Amino acid sequence: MPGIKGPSDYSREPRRHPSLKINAKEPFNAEPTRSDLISSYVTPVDFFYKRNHGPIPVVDDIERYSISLRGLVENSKELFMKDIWKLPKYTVTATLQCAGNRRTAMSKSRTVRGVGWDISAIGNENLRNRLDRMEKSQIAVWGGAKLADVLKLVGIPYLTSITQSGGKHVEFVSIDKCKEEKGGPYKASIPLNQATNPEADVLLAYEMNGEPLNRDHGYPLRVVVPGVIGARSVKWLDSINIIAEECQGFFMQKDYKMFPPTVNWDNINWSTRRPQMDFPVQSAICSLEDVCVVKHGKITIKGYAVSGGGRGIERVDVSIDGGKSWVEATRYQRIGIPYIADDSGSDKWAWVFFEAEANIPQSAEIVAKAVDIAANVQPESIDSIWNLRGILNTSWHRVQVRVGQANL
Ligand SMILES: Nc1nc2c(c(=O)[nH]1)N[C@H]1C(S)=C(S)[C@@H](COP(=O)(O)O)O[C@H]1N2
Ligand SMILES: [Mo]
Repeated sequence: MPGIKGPSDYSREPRRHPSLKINAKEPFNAEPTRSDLISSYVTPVDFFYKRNHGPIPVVDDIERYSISLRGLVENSKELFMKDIWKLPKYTVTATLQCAGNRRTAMSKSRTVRGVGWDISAIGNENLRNRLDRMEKSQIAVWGGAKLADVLKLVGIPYLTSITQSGGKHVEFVSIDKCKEEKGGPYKASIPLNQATNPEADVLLAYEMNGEPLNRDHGYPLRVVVPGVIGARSVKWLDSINIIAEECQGFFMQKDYKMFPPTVNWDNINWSTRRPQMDFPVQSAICSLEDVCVVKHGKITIKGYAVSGGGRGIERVDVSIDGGKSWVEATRYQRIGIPYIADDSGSDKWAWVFFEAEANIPQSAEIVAKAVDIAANVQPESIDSIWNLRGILNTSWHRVQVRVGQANL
């Protein structure tokens, strides 16, 4: 594609913030510390987790950069950034979460294959198309969807499940080179009815927190599929294909599927499971490390909770006795504004922060679990959801705290 290159080595990687915890260097995978993660409701770009499968592409000429729309459509089209900037822009505050978030803890139960992550392979971003006239008042309103508008340009109306020529899925192809794809690009797809539903808020995003995307996060253009595991939000977009069957790429068919605990590398049959899309209800405590010593018994239990599919967080329960008794934490998205799940005034696709104060004895096991508006609850044990790829560890988050001197 003109104007953008996917390098095959790591000699042109961007600069990254030194405080990130690096889980793998090449490809670059890193997450912020727990305290950086909850330092603000909208995650600063520097602290946003970075999850890559190859070297970061280089855009040398934004004017020549374009994406092609083709496949089972009447007319194929080539779109340049100026064409995309012309479309109505929307801002969506959405949490992106890697399916591998909290994998390290799962691998302690039984070995799993994949990059290890603590609890911070997640972030809340404010993505938007360029602001233009008039529409500023709609920034906080969920409604428009960029991808649905882009697909209209090739004659696919809103809320289409199948095109006249039999297209049912929308495939996003990148420009990067991944070893899992034998040097080919990263790709994924979502159903056409989600892509053409303006209420699903699927974006072709070129801004993050009000700034142009940076290279790590997909400059110049990426997909954002709110409420769905991060793997479907393809970065460095090259083309969009309307296809009959879901994308056959590695990351849809041979990865990011949830298997039961009985499946191992000898008996796995990938085709028996569907690609994971929505993520389940999740929460984690960020104000305390997994094993830590605190000076006083009075502690603050603070963290994030989020669920997939736009399901809001109904409740977050915390315990200081390993889950025998619970109290409800307070929840908020913006300080001072009460959070109401499923309310038009709240950010539907975004996490909530929770907070509770507690007085703990000499040593305590602190636990958090969230409940979403469909009353889905996080599972108690890791073992019951263990899977060989170590994805979707949403088990109760537990931390062990002792009161005393750090160096004893
Ligand atoms: N082109 C491309 N898109 C990609 C990936 C990738 O390696 N290449 N990784 C995916 C995965 S697994 C996740 S979790 C998110 C991470 O996005 P971020 O790095 O902006 O946080 O991007 C997704 N999109
Ligand atoms: Mo991911």
